[in-house]
Order: sequence, then C-alpha cells, then structure tokens
Amino acid sequence: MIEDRRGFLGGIASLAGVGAGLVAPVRAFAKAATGSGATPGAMIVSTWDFGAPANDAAFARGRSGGSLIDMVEAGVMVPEADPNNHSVGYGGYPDRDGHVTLDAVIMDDAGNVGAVGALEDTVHAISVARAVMEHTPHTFLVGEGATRFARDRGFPHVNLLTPEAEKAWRDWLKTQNYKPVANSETGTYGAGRPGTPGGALDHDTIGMLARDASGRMAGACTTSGMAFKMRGRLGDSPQVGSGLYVERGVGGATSTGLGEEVTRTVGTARVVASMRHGMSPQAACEEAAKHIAALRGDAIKGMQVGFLAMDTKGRIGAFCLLPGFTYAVTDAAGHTRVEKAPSLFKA
Ligand code: SD4
Repeated sequence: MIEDRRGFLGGIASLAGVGAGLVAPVRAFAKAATGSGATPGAMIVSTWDFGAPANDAAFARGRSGGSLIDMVEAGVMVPEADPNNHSVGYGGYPDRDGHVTLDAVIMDDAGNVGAVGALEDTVHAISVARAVMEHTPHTFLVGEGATRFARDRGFPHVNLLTPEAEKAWRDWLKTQNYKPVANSETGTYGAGRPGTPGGALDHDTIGMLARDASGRMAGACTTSGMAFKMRGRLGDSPQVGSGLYVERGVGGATSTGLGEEVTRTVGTARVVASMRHGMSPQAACEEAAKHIAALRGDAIKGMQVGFLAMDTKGRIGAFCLLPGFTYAVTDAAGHTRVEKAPSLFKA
C-alpha cells in the first residue's frame, strides 16, 4: 500500500473542502451484500476478463466498510500492480521512446473527479487520480506535473518498465510497425494462471463501475494506453466523458479499445445521456457504438471499441464493434462471472 503523506497542496484542498464526504462507508452496499434488503442486479462491473479478480477486490473493500470510491480504487489497483498485464500500470508496454506512461480517472456521481495523464514512475495511477480529486482544486494533472505531484504526495518512485516489456519494445523497434490489435486484452483469466492479456501491440484498460443498494455510484478507469504510442499521446481513458462518466440518478459508463474513436465522440458521456433520456444501458451502448461506425466508416475497420454501462438499478449494457469484448459482473452476493458483449460487426 502506498504511503499517503500530506503534500503541499493538501492544505489548499482542505481549505477548499475538495472531496468532502467521499469516504463515508457504504452501509447500503454492506446491507445488500449480506443479503438482507438486497436489490436485484449487478453491483460491480468491469472491462475484460481480468476485471474478475478486480471486481472481487472491490467487493471485499465494500464489505469491509469502504466507500464506493474506496471500492473502485481497490478494484483497479489489482491489474495496476500485475506485471503480467501489459496494458495497465506496472509492466505496461512503453511508448515508442521507451517510457511507460499511465492514464487514469476516478469519479463519483456527485461530480467529484480526479484524473492523471502521462504519469510516469508510479504504479497506482488511480490513487494519484484520487489524490488529485481529494487534495487539489483541479480535476486533471498531466505529464511532469502529475509525476511531481505523485512524489509530493508520497507515492514511491518505481521503474514501471519490466524486462519483459522492455524486450517487447526493443523487438517492436526493429519494425516499428504500428497497428492496434483488436481484443488482445482478453485471454487467460480462469485458465489457472495470471491473465496475460497483452499482445505485442496491445492496448487496453480496466474500467469499473460500482453501485450501492441505494443506487449511488462511482467509477474508475486506468491504463497504460496503447503500446508504443507517440510520446505525449493521451487516450480516452483519463478523460471524463470519454473513458468514464457517472451521473447521479442515471448510471455510469466506461469504455475500452481504440481511445481515439471514443474521444472524438465523447463516448461515455453519450451513453449516459442516452440513459438519462430513457434508453436502457444496453440500447445506450449500442447507440454509441453504431454512432462511431456511422461516423467513421472504413476508418474503423478492424478496430475495437467496447462500451460497458450500468444504471442505478444494476441493469447492465455492453456492446462493441468487433466480437471479443468481455466484461466481469459481480452481484450483491459477491458472485462474479465473465460475459461476452454482443458486437456490431461479425469480425
Ligand atoms: C486507450 N482506450 O488508451 C485505451 C486503451 C484501451 O482496451 O482501452 N484498450 O486508447
């Protein structure tokens, strides 16, 4: 666990009252989780099959009295710390210059949000995003400033480039062929060994949404972005309304896949807006994916984008461009399953 010392911005934040009320325990969640007064529907959803152990960690945090923000943070910290996951946190594939850079956002349904982009030398980007939310007057820090903020807050300096990821990068340098591969994220969860979702040109993300029995919600999204991306490239993941959006009384959505396609359509804000206007989470995810396809035509051929949404009642929606997007669902009893999302195209 990362030491959380008070940095110089801590004083500003407490003066401003930033993040007040975010750490109240989720009693309603605990009630639902123990079965009394349980509401139907999902409690936690996350992208890809490696979301399953992350959901379990989030559920455990909720059971032990954590807030929704505590839950989504604890959940996505699992793949962030996994060196075998080449697309999130430690062990992530670097940019084309050999630097591992991380993007993350965390958000609740009251408009509290924190994000970091192009963060370096820090394992838990989501915790730095949370610190931005709770200890600064800002919503988004990037690059050198984000990394300096992480050091100021006491997050340890860690070299994120593992020997395996460095070898993949050096191999890639020989050809410098850049083409994202669809669905390289999914893979081996449940096959008896840790998930290794990364292909050599992998890009992926964990996006997670959690709710309590009263329908309050929070979400988190964290990634190392596209493997071998241009230095300075930011994807959809850390951007509110693209990688993640949560709205009180409506629900939330998160995205994965080729971030540029989600960013140009502000995909998750669109999904949540459709839900606000009465669409089911499933219909809203389908509408957003179809919109990308209609807008972009041949430009998205062979590219993957996936949307995952949950409303305040725990109804889920998931839809993608190409077959292969999977997601993990945890119910109020703590049972987790992995599902396949329907797709717009056959292949
Ligand atoms: C990005 N959307 O940086 C992220 C990558 C991702 O599954 O989600 N891949 O573009």
